[in-house]
Amino acid sequence: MSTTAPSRTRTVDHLVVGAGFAGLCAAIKLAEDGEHDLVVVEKGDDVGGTWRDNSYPGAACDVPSQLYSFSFAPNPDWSMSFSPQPEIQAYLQRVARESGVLDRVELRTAFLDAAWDEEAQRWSVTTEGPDGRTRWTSRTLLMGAGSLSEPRLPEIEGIDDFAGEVFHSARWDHSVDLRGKRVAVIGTGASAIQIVPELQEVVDHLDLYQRTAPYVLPRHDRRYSALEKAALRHVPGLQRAYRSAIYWGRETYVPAFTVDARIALPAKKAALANLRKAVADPALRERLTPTFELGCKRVLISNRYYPAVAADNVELVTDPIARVSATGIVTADGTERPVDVLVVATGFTATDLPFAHHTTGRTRRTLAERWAETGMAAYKGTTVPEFPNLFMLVGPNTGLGHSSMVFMIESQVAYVRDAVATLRRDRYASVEPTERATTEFNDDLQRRMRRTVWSTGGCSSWYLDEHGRNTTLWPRTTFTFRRLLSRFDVAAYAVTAEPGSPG
Ligand code: N01
Repeated sequence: MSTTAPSRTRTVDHLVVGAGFAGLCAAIKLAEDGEHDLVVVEKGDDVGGTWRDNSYPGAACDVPSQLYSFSFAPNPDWSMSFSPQPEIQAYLQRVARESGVLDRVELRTAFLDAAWDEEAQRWSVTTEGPDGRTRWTSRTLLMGAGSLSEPRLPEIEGIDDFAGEVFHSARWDHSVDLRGKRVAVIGTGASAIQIVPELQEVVDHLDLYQRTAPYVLPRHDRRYSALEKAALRHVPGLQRAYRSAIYWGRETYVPAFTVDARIALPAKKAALANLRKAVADPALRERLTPTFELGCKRVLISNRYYPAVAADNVELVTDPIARVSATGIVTADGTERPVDVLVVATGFTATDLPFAHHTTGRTRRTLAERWAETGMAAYKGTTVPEFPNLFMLVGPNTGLGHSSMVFMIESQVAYVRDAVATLRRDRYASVEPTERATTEFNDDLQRRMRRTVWSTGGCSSWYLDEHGRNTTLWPRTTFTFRRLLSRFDVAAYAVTAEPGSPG
């Protein structure tokens, strides 16, 4: 039950939005620093974020689990080198429970809006939970809502009038029995290529609507043996060394090819060989062959995708979709294919973050209004002028195409911890990055971006905004990111002293 006026008010030092990898990491680490006046609000009914939401058949991580986990909570029990979604979700539940942070998480509580109160030097935040609305007053606001959390639904004529079941990959309707059905999947990104092999095995017929063919590399996945797990658990330093080896392997090769296509050549050959091996029909193979440079879109990994597309009960449809009728999909050539269940695996609104429309800064404009002028940009991907004491986790230009987001999140959290310690130590009420520091940082970033395959590779992707500007990915090495965020650089900030403090 909700009411429009907040039914209660609460005051905290730190309000964290979202209980996925980012929000949990921030809460755990700030609590370790003695910042106990902290609450995490989470709109879902469990922790886990994207790993709670993406429960579609076949959901798994395409980054090795040893790296895709917190450095401070290693897990020797991963079953596979690339973990399936239920294991990652269980891992996050366990970490939240064992760290004690679960007690600070308020579930089924949605962030509605936030406004900076310059006089009080506090954020005023409204949430809606099971008991109605709450107005929070908080010193800092940590936004861990994720950039790949809001489904992007395709704007296709007639889709709202479709009479069958329709759902997005990140909102899988597990009550729908797909056995024996005619199913259509729209999209061929990272989500779709995991879904398609699972559906192919159970449905009567699958139409796969492809707009752009992706590169798909073999997935070198395997099950860990009991001996390996025991060694990882008991041999001192082994798991850390293993994790480092995976990290440096990715770090030294992949960032280099985003600026030099020649370095990507072996990977491109491997992707095309993967296609050749699985698809005998040359006409089908041609339609599955990408027409842009490898790396321009996320490079996908699967051993099962191409064989599934080549199966008898799957049709790859490359004619553009014209409209959806009540009973099927009509393509530009006028063909109508009947559909019982429509799965839209069309990605997320990564360049238009919902919370930005509902977060109002010192100058009384929203973050979205600011970004409409400047493009989605932040200082070090974390803080924004006009928005004092707002810390974004997985903010602009912190995404990766090649390594673990958990590494980036831990780097950002280290920066935020140091910022919070600075606020306390130097008795600042608030800190806000200067326009100059922010502009210099982003000009440099966008200059580097122009040389990367994301800009030159001849594709469109969710990495780019409507002006073709890459506002989502980090164009340098991840250890450079870590180094840049290793210390809170207060010189890049305007500070407001606490009342009565000498500063
Ligand atoms: O979404 P996407 P995703 N008509 O945006 C197509 C992460 N992730 O959910 O390429 C027809 O990549 C669109 O076509 P095109 C990962 O970072 C990680 O698959 O734009 N088609 C594309 O094929 C990933 O990058 C894991 O021409 C339409 C697809 O839909 C990110 O999430 C697993 C269309 C969208 O692909 C997003 O992946 C899964 C339309 N109107 C995801 N609109 C891990 O394993 C869109 N498309 C960690």
